[in-house]
Amino acid sequence: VQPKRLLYEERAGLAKNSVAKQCFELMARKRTNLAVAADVATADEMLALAEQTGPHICVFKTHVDIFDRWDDSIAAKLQEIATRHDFLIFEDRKFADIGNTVVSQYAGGIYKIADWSHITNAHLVPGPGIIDGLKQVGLPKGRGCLLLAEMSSKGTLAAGSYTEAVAAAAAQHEDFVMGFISVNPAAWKGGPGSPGLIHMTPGVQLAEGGDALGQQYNTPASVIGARGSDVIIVGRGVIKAADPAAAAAEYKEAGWAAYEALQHE
Ligand code: 5BU
Repeated sequence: VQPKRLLYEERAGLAKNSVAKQCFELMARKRTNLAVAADVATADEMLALAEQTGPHICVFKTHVDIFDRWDDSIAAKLQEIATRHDFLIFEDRKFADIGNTVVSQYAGGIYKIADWSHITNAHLVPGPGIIDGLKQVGLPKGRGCLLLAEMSSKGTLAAGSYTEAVAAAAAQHEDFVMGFISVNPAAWKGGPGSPGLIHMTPGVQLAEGGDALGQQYNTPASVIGARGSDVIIVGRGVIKAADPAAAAAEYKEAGWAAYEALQHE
C-alpha cells in the first residue's frame, strides 16, 4: 500500500522543468494520462494517427528515424496538430553518447529534434555529461528530457543500482530533466523521486503478456496503480487496432480510471 499520491495539478506546481509543468497541467485539464507510441511505417501514417488519437492523448511519442523520408514540413504539420489537439510531442530518440556529440545530434542533422519535439529522452550510460550536453541545446528552447531509469524489455540492464543512480542524476538537473521512463517506480529503493518529476511507462496493453522480441506488457491499472507511474505509453495496443481512435479512447478511460482510483484508496 502506498501513501496517497498528489494530483497531477498539484504536481504541476512542484515541477521545475517547464515541459513537466505543462504536461501535468494538460493531463489534468484534458483528463488523460495516455501517450500513444506512433511506431508506424511512414510520416503520412504518423500524421494521420496524430490527428485520429490527438483528442485522447497527453503525449504523442515518435520514432522519426523509422521513416524513409523527412523534411521540416512534416515537423511543422505535427506541431500544428499538437497545438490544435493540445498534446506534447516526444521523440523517443534515446540519446546515449558523450555530451559534445549529443549537442550536435539533438540540435542538428536531418531531424533537428530540438526544434519540434517538446520532450526527448536519454540513457545515463555515458554519465551526467549527456544531460549537460542536451540541456545546453534544449533548455533555451524550453524543452524537457526524460531519463531512462528502467526499460520494459526482458533482461534489461537498467535496474537496481543503475536505476538509483538515474534517480539521483535527475534530482541534480530538475530544470531540464522532467522525469523518467520507468516500469515500477513504486519499488525503487530510494523512492520514485521528487513529485515534480513525471514517470512515463511503455510496455502497456489491456492484457498482460509480451511479444516475440522481449517486450513485456502490464495493464494500465497496474502501471498507474501499484507500479506508481503517471503516464501509460501504448503502441501496438492502439496502432494495430481496427479503429485506433476508439482504442485510444479505451486506453484513456482505463488510464484515467486507474488514476482516479488512487484518490479513493
Ligand atoms: P508497443 O507496441 O506498445 O510495445 O510499443 C512500445 C513503444 O515504447 C515503442 O515505441 C518502444 O520503442 C518504446 N519503448 C519500449 O517499449 N520500452 C522501453 O523501455 C522504452 C521505449 Br525506453
